[in-house]
Amino acid sequence: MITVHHLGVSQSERVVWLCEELGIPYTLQRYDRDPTTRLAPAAYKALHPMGIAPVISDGDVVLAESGAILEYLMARYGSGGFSVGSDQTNFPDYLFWFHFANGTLMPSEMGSMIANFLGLKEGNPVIAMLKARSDRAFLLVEKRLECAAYFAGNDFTAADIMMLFPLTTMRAFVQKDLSAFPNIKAYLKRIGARPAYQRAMQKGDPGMSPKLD
Ligand SMILES: N[C@@H](CCC(=O)N[C@@H](CS)C(=O)NCC(=O)O)C(=O)O
Repeated sequence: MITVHHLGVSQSERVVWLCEELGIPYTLQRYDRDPTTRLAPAAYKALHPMGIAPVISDGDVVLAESGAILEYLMARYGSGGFSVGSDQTNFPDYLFWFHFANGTLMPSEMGSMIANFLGLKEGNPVIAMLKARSDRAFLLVEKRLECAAYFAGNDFTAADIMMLFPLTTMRAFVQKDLSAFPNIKAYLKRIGARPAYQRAMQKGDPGMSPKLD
């Protein structure tokens, strides 16, 4: 049996969500963040040398890193469901958005979060650089969702599961006004209507309303 170690309000929501979408049986182990530091508690840090979420265990396998876990679960337990094969025309789109989420968008939003923690003020060149990068990324997302219902094209895939966290829960840490992004807002509505997403968020973070607007 797979155990999904879910740290509250974190990127491990993706793993709970994928298991719900694919109907993979799993045990959910929840951990609250340390109330003072907001970091993972010691019990979570003990799971993997990196000490960050997500982590799953599956027999002797202990695996971290969102993208690696999603690929592992889809390949080993999901018959490839929600991935796109290299023979499909939308394979490059799938790859791009699957990796853009944590390769570019998350680092950009994390940079803004750290700048906020450090109290850097508007006008600081670092803030200007981070803002320009974040704006470019959100514009790219907005444009993509103008011509496609989902990131990889017409169908929901794991690229959506990767992309959702920076568009939703990450905004609990870095505010982002979405009023200039109608396509993103419509997309979030679409995702919010998925029963598997609703179940995952209810199980993983029962005290939090998903940030869908
Ligand atoms: N690229 C990593 C990022 C993991 C990460 O930064 N996780 C955050 C939660 S969103 C974390 O565990 N923070 C708590 C801590 O650093 O103690 C992944 O997606 O697996």
